[in-house]
Amino acid sequence: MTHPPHLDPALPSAPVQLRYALLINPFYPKDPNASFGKHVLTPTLALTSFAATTPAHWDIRYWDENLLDGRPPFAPIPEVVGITVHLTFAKRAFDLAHWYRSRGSKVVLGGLHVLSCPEECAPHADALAVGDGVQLWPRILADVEAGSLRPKYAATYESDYRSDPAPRRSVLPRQSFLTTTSLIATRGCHNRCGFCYLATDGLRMPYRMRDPAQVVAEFAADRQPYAVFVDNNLGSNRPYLRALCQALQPLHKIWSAAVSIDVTDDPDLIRHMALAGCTGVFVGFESLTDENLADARKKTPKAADYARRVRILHDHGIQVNGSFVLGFDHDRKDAFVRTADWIEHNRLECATFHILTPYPATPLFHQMEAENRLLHRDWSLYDTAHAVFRPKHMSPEELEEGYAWLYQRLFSHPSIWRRRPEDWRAVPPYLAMSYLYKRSNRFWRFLIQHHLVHAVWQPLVELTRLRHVRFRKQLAAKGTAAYPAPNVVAAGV
Ligand code: B12
Ligand code: SF4
Repeated sequence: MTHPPHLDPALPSAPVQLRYALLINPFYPKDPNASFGKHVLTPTLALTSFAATTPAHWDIRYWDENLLDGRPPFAPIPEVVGITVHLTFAKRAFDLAHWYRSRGSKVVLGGLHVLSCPEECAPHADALAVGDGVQLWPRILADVEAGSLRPKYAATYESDYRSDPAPRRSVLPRQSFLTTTSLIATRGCHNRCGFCYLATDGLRMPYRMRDPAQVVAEFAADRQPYAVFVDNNLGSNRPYLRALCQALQPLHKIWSAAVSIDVTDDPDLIRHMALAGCTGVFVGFESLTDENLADARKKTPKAADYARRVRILHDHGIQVNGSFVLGFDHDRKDAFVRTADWIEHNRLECATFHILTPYPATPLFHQMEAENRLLHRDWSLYDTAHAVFRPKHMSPEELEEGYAWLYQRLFSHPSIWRRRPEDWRAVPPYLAMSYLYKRSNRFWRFLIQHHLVHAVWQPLVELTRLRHVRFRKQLAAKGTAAYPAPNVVAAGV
């Protein structure tokens, strides 16, 4: 889980197959502190979203190096290789690009890192796709066919989102993911936190929404009981979320999504989410210190009100995976223990930790650069598991130690036990899920390598869905939230 397969330059070259495009999600090392399971929960839509626009006379193949299937395919050599690039795996993406280019492929690079650092990516590609691949990919392939590929293509995120085709999920290896149904209903967020990639210089991403009917049709077509919404913030537009929930309800399926905690301003909306099958939310609390939230320019309720809001979600059977960022300027060494205590006290079923990371071309990056606090620009360590800047009230080493300690504490037996649901009936499935998700990294590696992820999780997920359908009936009938919370699959990414 830490080293990619070797790209042997001496391997004999195969002939180039015209009108064959290979799409690659490059390898990235997994943080051993966190769960390996999260990497096979649901696939990124970076590649499948625009794969759907590939003309019918092109063959298309999908390759995710994180599924541990060895070296990516090289016989025959694809005419075009499309690679998605994030800063943490940029080096691997460039190595792959070099390997395929030396064998005769045209390499197209796209994704977040191409958007924020195009100059760095350009020397490694025949063409850069800056921005929305759904608009660019058909143009790029047409130019390849015409022999007139240009070095750079650019598109904004301002087109009518409803005209995008459904992602091409048929190219995904279904056995390798807990669910292949990554859904995306919206793009953007009503916030623009200074550390978020949405605040990247020059990126305009107004909040765009697909028709609820389109989303429902995709969910139904993929024939999975559980979907993960990969939206930045599914709760940014509350009337839209309500309409989406109404459309999802008749499916009798379950799903999880990322929302900001202000969505609990409207408890009736939370009820609609539960009735529609929401079993878990991924919430970016970021910090329990208001000054940090203000510095990050996050429009959010006061931290003192977070606990009440978590209860609203729990009361509706919705598990909470809290995301916390450590290393803000008002964090002192007590931040780690305070955060762990708060999570346990409020019985968050799951928590995800991130060391504050200044992504290039964001306001946070400019600030750190101006204050001369960046330690280096080795992007592979900009993975939110390493301190890449000088924190104000502790050393980078102390920040990294505190981060690792938080995972150890929250994944420990006593902590899992302390956070068990209050209703005893929900405890056994909670424990089963917690141990599988948080304490089984060796097991995960085995499942991934043997393509067993889906097979092992499917019965648990289906069981959760059945329990949730019963729970919803009670919730609808009684109109109150005093019900045992059904156990759920991991609450989002
Ligand atoms: C699903 C997901 C995951 C999954 C799968 C990741 C994977 N790489 O396989 C899991 C859970 C494993 C994961 C893990 C992590 N993730 Co993640 N993840 C996401 C999430 C929620 C959705 C991605 C997605 O499907 N987006 C929708 C697609 C359609 O958008 P897109 O990727 O921008 O692609 C479009 C364009 O960029 C372009 N495009 C992209 N690639 C290409 C290639 C070509 C050839 C072309 C033509 C076009 C093109 O076309 C697409 C359509 O418009 C995003 C948040 C988000 N909503 O985007 C975070 C996000 C990508 N993750 C992030 C992070 C930080 C991580 C972690 C490091 C967190 C951690 N500490 O564990 C890890 C490590 C993974 C890693 N190194 O990539 C950050 C990245 C920030 C940054 N600047 O790099 C994001 C943006 C979240 C955030 N708000 O901070 N993640
Ligand atoms: S609320 Fe979340 S998705 Fe929205 S800008 Fe802030 S960090 Fe990004």
